[in-house]
Amino acid sequence: MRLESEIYDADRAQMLPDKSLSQVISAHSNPASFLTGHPRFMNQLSCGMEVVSLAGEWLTAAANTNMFTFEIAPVTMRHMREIIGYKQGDSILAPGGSISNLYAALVARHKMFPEYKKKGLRALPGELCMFTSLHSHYSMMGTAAAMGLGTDNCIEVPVDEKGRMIPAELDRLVQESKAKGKIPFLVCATAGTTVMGAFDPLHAIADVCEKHKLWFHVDAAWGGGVLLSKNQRHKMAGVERSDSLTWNPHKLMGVLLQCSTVHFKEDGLLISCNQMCADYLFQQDKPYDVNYDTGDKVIQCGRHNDIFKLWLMWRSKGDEGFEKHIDHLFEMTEYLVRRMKQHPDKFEFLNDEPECTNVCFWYVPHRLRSMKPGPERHKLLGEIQPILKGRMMTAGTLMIGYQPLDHHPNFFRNIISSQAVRREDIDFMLEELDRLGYD
Ligand code: ABU
Repeated sequence: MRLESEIYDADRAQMLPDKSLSQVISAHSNPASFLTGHPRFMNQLSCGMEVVSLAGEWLTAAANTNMFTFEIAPVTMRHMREIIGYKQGDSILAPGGSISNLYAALVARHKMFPEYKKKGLRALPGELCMFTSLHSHYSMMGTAAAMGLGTDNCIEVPVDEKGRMIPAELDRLVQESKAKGKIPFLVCATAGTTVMGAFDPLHAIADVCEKHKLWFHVDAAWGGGVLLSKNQRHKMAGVERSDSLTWNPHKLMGVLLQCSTVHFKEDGLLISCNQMCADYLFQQDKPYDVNYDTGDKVIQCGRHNDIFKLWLMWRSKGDEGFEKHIDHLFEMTEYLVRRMKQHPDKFEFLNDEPECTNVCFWYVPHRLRSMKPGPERHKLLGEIQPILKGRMMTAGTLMIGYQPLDHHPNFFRNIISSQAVRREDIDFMLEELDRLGYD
């Protein structure tokens, strides 16, 4: 445990918490190269500077080895599958969550139409379609485009007020697409949506998938880390019923970019889908167990080693250390929400009970506080948030992302994903919003 707290302190210390972001940045020649490990950088899902992971990345670079053959991954990946609840299966590292999602869809199509690999579109009896929530990551649309389905065949399922997919709507849309002669093959649920951090109801979605015999993929690129916490894991109840799952340790788990994994319940599908049997790399008569050569399971050839830093971090922290890490992020988020609720005149929430560490809010400057709600105020609020973000960037003291969503005008999405964040950073953030947002 001493080691754990030492690591936490080292993470924080090296980000110079006594200095502002602008001082940190001006110490570097390129202002655009933001140090995402600063505890006041709340802009992205992947941030923080974990020292063991950094050591792993340095060692990986020093070894300069490729990942297509005899890699170190199996132990860590098997452990991740156990945590998901897959009894066996297969896993692979991919360059980011978008490509992990693409792998899941490729394997799902392969399971349904194995002849596609050889015959391509000629193997399909009609138009395939897939389903994902309106708030899911844009990579699902990209997957439909890249796989030749067309974005029209990536059907967006409505969400509830918290941003969670509505299973009854999914069922209705699957039936509607069948009635139009389409062939549904995949449903993607999201565990931790990008903006609101919502967790789709996995059991209910699994029921719909079983009813219609559809591949059930979970995009847990962002939220997957909750599986490591007894306090948070319930948000992904039913995950063991999925067929595949994307999980990015470079997000909630704090591993340095990039480290994205995709897991499959059924073993053998990945290799059968992607294998091309290049003899110069994947000889079957090597003097070691060639099952360690994972390169023919993927569509890349050269691959960066993204697993070593995760393996090293897991050796250092253990499951218990990761659980503490995740719980810390959620505790900090609860503290932030609690503090903001003390000032209902200044902060308006999109969702005041966030399911993940995304806190979505509007900062209301002085002059709008007495204005009646209505379209004019709505418009002004949406215009003010980017101005405030501009001031943050100029001051260099804070970084929080903003975006519009559905009919909502621009709002801030604060992310706590760095273990270096402390209550004092949150207190600072709230004071700084007041200072920069004075109007
Ligand atoms: N899915 C990529 C990360 C998005 C974000 O940091 O906001």
